[in-house]
Amino acid sequence: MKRALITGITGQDGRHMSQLLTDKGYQVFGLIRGQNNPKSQIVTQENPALELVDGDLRDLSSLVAAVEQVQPDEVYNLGAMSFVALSFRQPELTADITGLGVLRMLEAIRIVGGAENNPIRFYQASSSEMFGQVRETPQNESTPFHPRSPYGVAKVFGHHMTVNYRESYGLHASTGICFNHEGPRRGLEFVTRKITNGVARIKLGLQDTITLGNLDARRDWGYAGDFVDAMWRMVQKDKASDYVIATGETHTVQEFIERAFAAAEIEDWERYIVKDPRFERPAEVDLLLGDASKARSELDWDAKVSFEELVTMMYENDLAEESRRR
Ligand code: NAP
Ligand code: F7E
Repeated sequence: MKRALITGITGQDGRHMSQLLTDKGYQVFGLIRGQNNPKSQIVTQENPALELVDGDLRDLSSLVAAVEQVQPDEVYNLGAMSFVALSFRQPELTADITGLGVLRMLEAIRIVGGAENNPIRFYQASSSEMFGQVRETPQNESTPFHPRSPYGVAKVFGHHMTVNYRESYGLHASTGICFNHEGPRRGLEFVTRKITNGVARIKLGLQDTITLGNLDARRDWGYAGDFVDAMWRMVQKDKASDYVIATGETHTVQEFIERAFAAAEIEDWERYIVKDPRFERPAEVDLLLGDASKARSELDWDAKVSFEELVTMMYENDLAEESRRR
């Protein structure tokens, strides 16, 4: 039975990955931070086979202890301070968790090692935010980075560190340069879930408006369930590498809003949207569009869930959740 350690187990991707690996017959361990983390119950109820291990990406000794205890075959580093808007207000914390946290995890793996004939394999959650002010469209593995937020800068550090440990120590370390991926488990602070949850609440008469920032930004939005499958596939390859994971379609925030209101069969979406500059960022990433040709050819991976299916899935889940709560 293979053993996997997932950081960020309480996050969107961690929860999807926990299920995917359990379904594949892995023994799955999730790194949980803090004292009596309120989300630990959610993740163990969702996946009773999951075992939780204490640890924090800001604390090297806790990571060494976790790797020693779990003796993993594979480590999926999904933990991060992942909210771009907050990274402008808490840049140092972001650099510590999202940037240095990667280095600490790599060090923990290097220190503990793993069986000589079966070294630990590592996955790093890199991000399309590294492309930032894009130098070309669509973006692929060779597109230069130009991050536009402390989050993006921290991800560039983590990305280069992962490549460096692969080249310096021969670590089987891969990165997924993942474009935005969403779903019903997405945090309410991210624009997609904020919209689908807001539309569901408007439909139920629980809310009158949704307050948003820049509606012109374009994102390549996919489904998180599809993306964790790509992460697993790259870790299984004989040779570690870097892969863009994306759908190859881009839409504005406004198009996402229009789709969500259409799913709810509510006309005149403009009546319900309030614009507030407080939700705009000091520097914006205007356009992201990924070219996942390498993942398609080497991993036999492609996004299955379309943009329309994704918005509808999220809206319907929020409608059901908000109806239950009413
Ligand atoms: P998420 O929902 O925000 O989850 C973040 C996870 O990181 C949570 O489990 C959180 O735990 C954990 N975490 C935060 N600080 C930590 C610390 N100091 N030590 C250990 N764990 C800590 O993020 P996600 O959407 O699942 O994304 C997963 C990864 O992919 C992240 O690295 C993100 O930056 C990256 N990424 C995401 C996307 C996307 O579109 N979703 C795209 C590209 C890259 P708590 O619950 O305890 O806070
Ligand atoms: O913003 C605009 C905002 O916060 C998307 C993370 O998973 O994907 C995510 O980062 C767009 C931006 O995601 C609001 O200005 C307008 O242009 O949902 P978001 P993100 O910044 O793209 C990348 C790939 C990651 O790696 C990150 O971890 O929507 N927008 N109005 C708004 N955004 C938010 N959050 N809230 C608004 O009210």
